[in-house]
Amino acid sequence: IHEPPHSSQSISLSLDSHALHNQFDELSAFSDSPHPSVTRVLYTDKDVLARRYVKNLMEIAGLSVREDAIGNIFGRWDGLEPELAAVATGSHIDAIPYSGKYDGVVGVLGAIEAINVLKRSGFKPRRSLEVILFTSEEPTRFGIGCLGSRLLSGSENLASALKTTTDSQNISFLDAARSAGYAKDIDDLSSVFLKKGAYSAFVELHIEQGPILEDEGISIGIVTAIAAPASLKVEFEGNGGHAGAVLMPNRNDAGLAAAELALAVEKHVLESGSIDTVGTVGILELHPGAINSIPSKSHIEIDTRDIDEERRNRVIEKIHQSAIKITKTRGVKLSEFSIINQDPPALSSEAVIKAVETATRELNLTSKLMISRAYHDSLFMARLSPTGMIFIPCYKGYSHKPEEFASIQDVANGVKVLASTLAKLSLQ
Ligand code: HGY
Ligand code: MN
Ligand code: MN
Ligand code: MN
Repeated sequence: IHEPPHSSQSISLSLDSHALHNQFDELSAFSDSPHPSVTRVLYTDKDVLARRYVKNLMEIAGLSVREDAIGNIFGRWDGLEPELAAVATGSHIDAIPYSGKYDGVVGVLGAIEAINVLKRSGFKPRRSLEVILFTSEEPTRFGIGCLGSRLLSGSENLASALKTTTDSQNISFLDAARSAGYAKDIDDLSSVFLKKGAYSAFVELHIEQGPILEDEGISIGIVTAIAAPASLKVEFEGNGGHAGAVLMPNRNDAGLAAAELALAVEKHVLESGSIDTVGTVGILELHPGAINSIPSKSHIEIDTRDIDEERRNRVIEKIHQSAIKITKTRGVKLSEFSIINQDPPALSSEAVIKAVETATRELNLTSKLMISRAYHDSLFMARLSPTGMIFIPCYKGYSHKPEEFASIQDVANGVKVLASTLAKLSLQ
């Protein structure tokens, strides 16, 4: 049997930051929108090309690569005791329309480079290390966030919902997955589920997607909790009609119903009693969408979050009450009010927080404990194993838009902290 290496191998971390920087540019070219924006939606051709690019980097890093039925990709470095639960890290490469090239990508390319850094240093992991590319973190195509990690964490609801889910072009999830080379001859997605304890720890490197670290000149954010996300789909129906001929008292305008509900979302969120409650109407579609036709149908999608789950749920309840009130005052029908997801927050594990804190101290980097207002795959990995996140600053906190930017230095700091954290967790 192998003598496990003594607890803290001192490792010198040499990082190829220019090669890594080029990888961000190369990966961002796999996009369905013009540079500098990135659009990379689950199972599209660009997504498949980007996956191939990342798998190639994993192989060059000497990782053994496997993919599950829906395209979660795992790159593994066997440790000296491969029978022990591995330490995992990873993030996503899918990108919402017209977004940036760092959200998620930092935690995938950075994780592969962290493996390279450890290999260059001569480090030998006791527990195996795994880099995970989660198949889709953004809700863009099938309306559910963290689809890959949510399924890995054992969501029965999602496993059955995905059998019938279709995208806005009416393409089913399974057909889309098969067009990308996944979900071959299976329709039981529970094969994707991982067991609790599948990993001894999970750590995700990600840009902050907020301005705090940059404003305060701090190099590393150590995430203590991830806010509780929820998303709703609402539809109103009215009689529609000719924009010139139908007089105002005779209208039941589904478009105005949606507009009123959007303002009600803002009102209920602002009245929640806490700055931590947020609400957004990012999708508002009118049918038939003609200037001279009174909207007969409206479709709105609402994203609301809070670090306090009960407070968030109270806001959802008030939004529902407002939707019902609007049907009465405007004479429209509430043809749909569905809660797509209503997730609890996730708390980071003390052990992982400690490992990240020690790593930042050893690397003489400033750090700060903070919550994540954005959700991440870590929200679901926390249901499987002790989890934590490492944040790096991003320019003015910009994210989900083409101006998103993280400097070579900040990415390098994040990669070094991740490498050192993985080393520590692997020896535990
Ligand atoms: O919306 C989010 O919080 C994540 O960036 N998908
Ligand atoms: Mn995102
Ligand atoms: Mn992300
Ligand atoms: Mn006409």
